[in-house]
Amino acid sequence: MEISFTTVQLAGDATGDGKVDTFDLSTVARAFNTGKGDAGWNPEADLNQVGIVDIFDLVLVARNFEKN
Ligand SMILES: [Ca+2]
Repeated sequence: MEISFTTVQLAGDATGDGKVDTFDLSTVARAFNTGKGDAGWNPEADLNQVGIVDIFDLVLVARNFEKN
């Protein structure tokens, strides 16, 4: 039997695997303080999609940490 999951975009899930964990934290941390076009920029770390990775993206990870 195949079980299908509905994909819900979870705030803070930078890696897109459906859960918020240390991988998401490190993804955001690695790109922290970068903006579009900067070295180290990672659009997936820009969780609120404003063009920079900052404390607000980190907050999204923190808020849903360990949730899936
Ligand atoms: Ca994740």
